[in-house]
Amino acid sequence: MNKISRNKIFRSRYILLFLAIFLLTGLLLSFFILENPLKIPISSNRQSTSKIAFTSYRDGDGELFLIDINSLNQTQLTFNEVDDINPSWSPDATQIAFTRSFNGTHDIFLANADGSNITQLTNGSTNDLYPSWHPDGSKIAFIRYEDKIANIFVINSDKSDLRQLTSNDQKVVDKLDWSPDRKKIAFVSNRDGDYEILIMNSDGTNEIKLTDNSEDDGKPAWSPNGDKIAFASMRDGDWEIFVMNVDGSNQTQLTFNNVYDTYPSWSPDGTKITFYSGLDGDAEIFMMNAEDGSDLNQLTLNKALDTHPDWH
Ligand SMILES: [Ca+2]
Ligand SMILES: [Ca+2]
Ligand SMILES: [Ca+2]
Ligand SMILES: [Ca+2]
Repeated sequence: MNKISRNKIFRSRYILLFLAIFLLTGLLLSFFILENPLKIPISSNRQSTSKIAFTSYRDGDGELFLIDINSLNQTQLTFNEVDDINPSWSPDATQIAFTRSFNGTHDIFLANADGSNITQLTNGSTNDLYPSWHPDGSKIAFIRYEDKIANIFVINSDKSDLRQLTSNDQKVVDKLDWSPDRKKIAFVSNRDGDYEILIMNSDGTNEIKLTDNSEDDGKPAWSPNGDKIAFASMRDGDWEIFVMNVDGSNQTQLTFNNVYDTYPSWSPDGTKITFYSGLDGDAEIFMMNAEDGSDLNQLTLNKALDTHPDWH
């Protein structure tokens, strides 16, 4: 065999080997993509860092706690003799805004997600409750009760630029929530004699009433993709969790019992809703499927009140 034919055989072996590696890589890649379309690291990371902040009175007064949704382990964040309630995650999950009640008034405070570095955001003789973080993290809306008047205020998270967003007497009460696209706020008003869920533009204009019945509706929570609002309603005689479209259509009841079920908050992927319920005699944190209320899971178990879940 001459040198040229040896080289030819050598070259064709290389080509065959290259083709085989190429085909095998292609096969492995397509197998991975076809068999594992959803097993991407992002979703497992997201789930493993997902936490529910809530209030518990298990040490005698209100403290902030976390539930790690992966392990279901609970962590206590505050330790004091005042009431820490209404936790609300910052969009980047590094901070929690909450209401602290002491000396007869309620004010908005901030803490790091591990409970450290607690700072006071609002002060004075008013009662400031239900903080809700703007989706860009720059500011926090809350309800300010002054005498018998309740209005929505906004303050920057660096304590600057306190502004009043609404101005009518008795216009708003209860928890509020920014839409994920930052354009609207869902809130609660009793101007028609009982409480209803409304939405307005984030500058306070263009109010639209979403519920219209003679019983109380409250605690609106926007779904992560912005197309639904979960809320609580008394329309069957006690508080139940409902979900509706953002135009108020398709109001769907998810809980059915004769105790209170309230304060819904969506999982980051929008498939679950956490809330608190009196199902076992005192308040506990639960979660269920957002679609139909199935797969009900109890996340706390004790004799004290466990309330105000906020899921991130
Ligand atoms: Ca406390
Ligand atoms: Ca109503
Ligand atoms: Ca109920
Ligand atoms: Ca409890």
